[in-house]
Amino acid sequence: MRILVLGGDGYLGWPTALHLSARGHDVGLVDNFARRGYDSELGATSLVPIATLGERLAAWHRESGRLVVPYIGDLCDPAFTHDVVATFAPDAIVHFAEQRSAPYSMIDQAHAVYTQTNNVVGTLNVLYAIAEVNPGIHLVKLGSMGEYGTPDIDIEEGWLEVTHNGRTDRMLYPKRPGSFYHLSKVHDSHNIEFACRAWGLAATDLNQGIVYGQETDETRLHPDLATRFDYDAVFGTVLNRLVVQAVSDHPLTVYGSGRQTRGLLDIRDTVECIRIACEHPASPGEFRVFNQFTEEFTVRAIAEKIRDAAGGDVTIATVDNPRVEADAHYYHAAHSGLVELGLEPHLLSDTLVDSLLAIARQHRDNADPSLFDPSVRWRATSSPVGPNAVELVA
Ligand code: NAD
Ligand code: USQ
Repeated sequence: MRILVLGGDGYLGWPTALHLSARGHDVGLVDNFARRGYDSELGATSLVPIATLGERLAAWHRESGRLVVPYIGDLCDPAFTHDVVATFAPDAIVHFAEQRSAPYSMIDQAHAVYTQTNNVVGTLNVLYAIAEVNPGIHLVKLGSMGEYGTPDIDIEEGWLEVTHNGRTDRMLYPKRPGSFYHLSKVHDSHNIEFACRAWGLAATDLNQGIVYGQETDETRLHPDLATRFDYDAVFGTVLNRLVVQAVSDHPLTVYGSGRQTRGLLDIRDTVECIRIACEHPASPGEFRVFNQFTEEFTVRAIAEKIRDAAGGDVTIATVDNPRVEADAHYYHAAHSGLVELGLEPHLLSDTLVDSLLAIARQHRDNADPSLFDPSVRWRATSSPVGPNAVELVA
């Protein structure tokens, strides 16, 4: 297949592009380097050094003999997006290219507006490009388990059969997300479902849980193929962050009681889920939803596993929760669709010591401890420009 990976320079997009290329697909990638720009803005860097996109592509060509074709530009530019889709002529488009940090979206009004504009407008431009160039292109879009929030009923895969006043209908599952970032994903999901209904597009919305890990079969072939390892309080996700804290003798930053439950998955399962979704496309007019995670843990359970695996004197801190989120709640989410299509999950117990902790130890001198503690709060103060503006300017 010809597969275009949007956001192909990012944490997940880069290893996905390599995985699809290694499986014999012809891969193109799109990126505007916004993610590298957030690093400069926030004074943060990946724990594991990452090569430039040019160096990455050259290394992949050397290692595999295969070419991945880069297109540099912004999906919010409709002409660029249309031209890339028309030029590359993909069978499938995998769309990772969004601002993906909940804390970043909650910094202040400007960051909330940027996040929703970048994500919603970029996705709309992709939908229009597909409709105009070739409505047969299968869109594989990265959504988020956080779109659902933590309802007091079972979470289904995207759709819910509702009986109301004696009548029954199949409806999009009601969403109650916890940040302006997660809300951008909800807006995307609605726009994509409408495009499937109105124009007959075929789309798969992957409501992915929190990803951990940094290595795939392809990225470990050469240091220039490495993907990012974020551990800072804005872009680092919980498991990766706590692993770096554990090897840096920093108390593990569990927010609130730590009883928040989340679905998680290994980065090797992310790339494999994308391959499976591409090779088993949705039908024309179908808005297909999979919940993409393999195991559920509370945040405190994650911290305890890391403490026990790391050994030594690792302690678990209780940090005032900077977010507004339920920390004791019901959580039961369906996630059978991808397994039925052949996914064989990796488990955290297989990865934690040999891969994650080993990588974190190898690079621990790169960790900046000033990036461990949370820097963005959800709750508005009396400040007209948002709760975090003063801290960030300082
Ligand atoms: P990332 O920030 O590392 O990668 C996103 C890439 O998209 C970056 O390289 C960025 O420069 C690019 N990009 C952003 N806006 C763009 C635009 N307008 N035009 C062109 N390129 C643009 O993020 P990631 O962790 O790789 O996540 C990828 C996707 O997966 C996101 O949509 C995210 O919401 C979703 N997701 C991530 C996780 C996770 O744990 N990392 C979990 C669930 C879902
Ligand atoms: N948390 C801590 N301590 C920390 C960091 C986080 O206790 O040091 C807690 C948070 O309060 C939250 C949970 O861990 O309850 C998850 O936080 P996170 O930052 O790991 O994940 P989240 O903000 O939900 O976002 C990440 C990705 C996002 C993706 C999402 C999947 O950044 O792109 O959409 O995971 S999901 O969580 O399923 O929505």
